[in-house]
Amino acid sequence: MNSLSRRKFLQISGSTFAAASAIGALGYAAKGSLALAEEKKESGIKKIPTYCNLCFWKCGAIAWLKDGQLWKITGNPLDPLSNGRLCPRGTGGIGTNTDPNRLKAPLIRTKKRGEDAWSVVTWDEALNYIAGKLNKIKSELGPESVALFSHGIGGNFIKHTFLAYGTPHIFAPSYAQCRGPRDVGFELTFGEGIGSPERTDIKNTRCMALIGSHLGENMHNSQVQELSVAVDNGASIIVVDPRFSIVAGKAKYYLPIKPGTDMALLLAWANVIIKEKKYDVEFVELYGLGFEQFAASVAQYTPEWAYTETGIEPQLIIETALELARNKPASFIHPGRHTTWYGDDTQRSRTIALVNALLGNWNHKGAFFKPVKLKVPSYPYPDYPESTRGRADNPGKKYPWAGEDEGLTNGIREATITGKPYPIKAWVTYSTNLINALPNQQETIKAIQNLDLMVAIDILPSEIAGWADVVLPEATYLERFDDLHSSPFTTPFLGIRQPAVKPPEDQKPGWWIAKKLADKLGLGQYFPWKDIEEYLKYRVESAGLSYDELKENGIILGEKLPNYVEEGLEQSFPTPSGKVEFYSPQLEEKGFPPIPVYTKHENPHDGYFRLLFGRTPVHTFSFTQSNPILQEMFEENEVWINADIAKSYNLKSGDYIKLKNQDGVVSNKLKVRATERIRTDCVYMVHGFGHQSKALKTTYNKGANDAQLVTKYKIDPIMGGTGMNVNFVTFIQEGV
Ligand SMILES: Nc1nc2c(c(=O)[nH]1)N[C@H]1C(S)=C(S)[C@@H](COP(=O)(O)OP(=O)(O)OC[C@H]3O[C@@H](n4cnc5c(=O)[nH]c(N)nc54)[C@H](O)[C@@H]3O)O[C@H]1N2
Ligand SMILES: Nc1nc2c(c(=O)[nH]1)N[C@H]1C(S)=C(S)[C@@H](COP(=O)(O)OP(=O)(O)OC[C@H]3O[C@@H](n4cnc5c(=O)[nH]c(N)nc54)[C@H](O)[C@@H]3O)O[C@H]1N2
Ligand code: SF4
Ligand SMILES: [Mo]
Repeated sequence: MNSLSRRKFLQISGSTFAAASAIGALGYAAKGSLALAEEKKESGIKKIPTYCNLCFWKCGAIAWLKDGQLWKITGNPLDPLSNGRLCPRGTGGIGTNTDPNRLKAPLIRTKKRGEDAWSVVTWDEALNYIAGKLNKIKSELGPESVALFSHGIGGNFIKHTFLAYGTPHIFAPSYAQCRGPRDVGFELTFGEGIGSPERTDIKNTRCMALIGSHLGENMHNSQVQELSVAVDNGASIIVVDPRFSIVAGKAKYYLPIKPGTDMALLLAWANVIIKEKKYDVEFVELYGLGFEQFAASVAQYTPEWAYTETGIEPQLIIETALELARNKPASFIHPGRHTTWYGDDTQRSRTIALVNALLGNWNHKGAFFKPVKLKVPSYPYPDYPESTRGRADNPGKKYPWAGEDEGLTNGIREATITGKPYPIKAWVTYSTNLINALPNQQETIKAIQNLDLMVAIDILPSEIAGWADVVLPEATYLERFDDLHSSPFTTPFLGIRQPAVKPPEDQKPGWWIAKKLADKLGLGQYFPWKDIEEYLKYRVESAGLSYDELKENGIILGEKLPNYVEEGLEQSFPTPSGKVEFYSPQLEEKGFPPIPVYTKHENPHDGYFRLLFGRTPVHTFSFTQSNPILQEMFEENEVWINADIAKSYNLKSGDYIKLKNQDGVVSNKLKVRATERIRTDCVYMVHGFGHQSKALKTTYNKGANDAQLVTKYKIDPIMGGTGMNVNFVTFIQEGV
């Protein structure tokens, strides 16, 4: 039983939490517009609108130059995502350029993989080498034997090259290691996903429940800004987290749940809302399919039963369920983002979707808005060759709802190891560090050892670059053009990324690398434009917009369209039944429970603790730890250990320990943070530290790496993602 005083957390008023202070406390800089006054006073200042790449939210930004040198980066006030404010990471963007560890020139390996021995080569030599190997693989095994892993918008051009080459195997860890289960769970229920940026209307909500989703540490800019508005407006926030997160400090209700039991809580919420007849009867009757069966099924999941699973007292379960219901339809359970936790994640996400359906909140103000997008025609390229061979990452569609746009990274890794259903012989990575993003590093390394070619396109000598045969140094986002940005959001908009400065050494932009490689592969016809600006201009003008205006302002806004039923939007649910599927005939047909069923997860054995991980406001994944500006703010991670547990091990904050997992893998040493703010059955650390690449000189070995300890994972049978919160660790105190 956890030693946190639950009552202490029951009623924490949010009313004293003012918007400005919340934003300030999280390290937000002043709004971009303030800087205009400074501009007037000083000469030699130039402003170049662009969009941020310190994470993949893509906030509109302005790069400021003073006497030709990068000076600062602020938010673009025209941008609906940033509202003129960048998060602390975005503000530290200049550190991407000044990072002393940056890759400078193309490299080819001179010794075997895993050893640090490289020759500096020209771009021609590097690309000729790659093209030679790729053409050989294509003629001997077929183009499907090549996989591209690409995360973020910068990869659009290299994806185009590989689609033209003929492989369907294009992957990103943002699906099977991140938001895949959530998207599938919602699509199965409402016929539509959540999208990125999420379609959550946080700023107008009256009540929001967060299951994990540590907003404020998870710094997706728009959401954090909206959260602070909501709290300021008196919205009640319900935080369900084994750890007292930053946002838990702003919550009206904090539920310190036993990890892995969220589905019990969610089913009990449904039970209460139905039993007390507090659901949206009209919504359910008009749009629901199989509500009666759902209601009958959740009758067993009483708050008293859920207490035994979750450790949350029945009265608190009832109270929070009614709080959600009382505020409907401007209340919702946030669908989360990083949802690959326990392997039953699609069903948990579906349960979240179903409680939302009871609140009748889909396409309603204060809950889930309907996103709209500015449509920009794509460039008229020749058709890609079609592959008839079937995907190797999901043979025989074993995981029926596995997405194909970002694919199953873990599935293609397995195919690379086994050679089944057919051999995979080359990997190319763009802006993804698979060593830290995929669970079980040894499996990733084993797969890489089976390849004939491994290429990494990166800005840093990351772990994955260390395993490559050829390393291609990309120019940073402040030194390059990228594709146009138009994400579905509340307002349609178009953004441009353009260079503020030149690359300092022999780094090249992604579009240039993609085009040059296509030329060398004999696929030049797929890049009919002479340079990126010809491409961008064509697209912007064919949308009837001005390219000059876009360059000048960074953002063009489209016409406002309705986001809610309250604004005249018509409801529609593009599921096969056209209804909100409380009972899912789709799942049933494939042999899965049509109504979510609670499943228990393994508990840690004595002396072991469940390993949980998450974000710090000032870093992104495993790629900003060496950014000198961000490093100064947060240099190494710590392990959060419950204070009573720490005491029983004679540990205090600041002591160093190592963690050892259930498979005997031992971490780097890291600092203890003994705290009341975490349950006794788990420990917590920030992801991305403990770099193993020696070439990342300024951050090598600082802190410990959660990815190293995540050797075990549970695959979601519905969509094939990897649940990673299933590892247990114990402490090593001797000789640290
Ligand atoms: N600063 C910063 N912000 C980021 C990112 C970044 O790298 N840096 N990355 C972005 C990306 S791509 C993503 S996907 C998101 C990830 O951020 P989220 O989607 O918020 O990720 P979670 O895994 O939900 O959040 C971790 C929280 O879940 C809690 N948790 C762990 N296990 C359980 C459990 O069993 N039940 C419950 N209820 N809670 C649990 C942990 O204690 C922790 O507080 O962040 C985004 N924002
Ligand atoms: N153990 C563990 N695993 C996780 C997570 C976790 O919290 N813990 N989080 C999961 C989640 S939510 C996600 S979304 C994924 C994220 O997984 P990834 O997207 O793979 O994230 P990173 O590990 O930061 O790798 C990013 C790589 O891109 C490089 N890079 C940065 N900017 C540029 C650029 O402009 N151009 C190029 N070419 N390269 C660039 C960086 O140097 C780095 O090597 O990881 C998932 N895996
Ligand atoms: S959320 Fe922060 S890091 Fe991400 S794009 Fe926006 S400002 Fe940049
Ligand atoms: Mo993610």
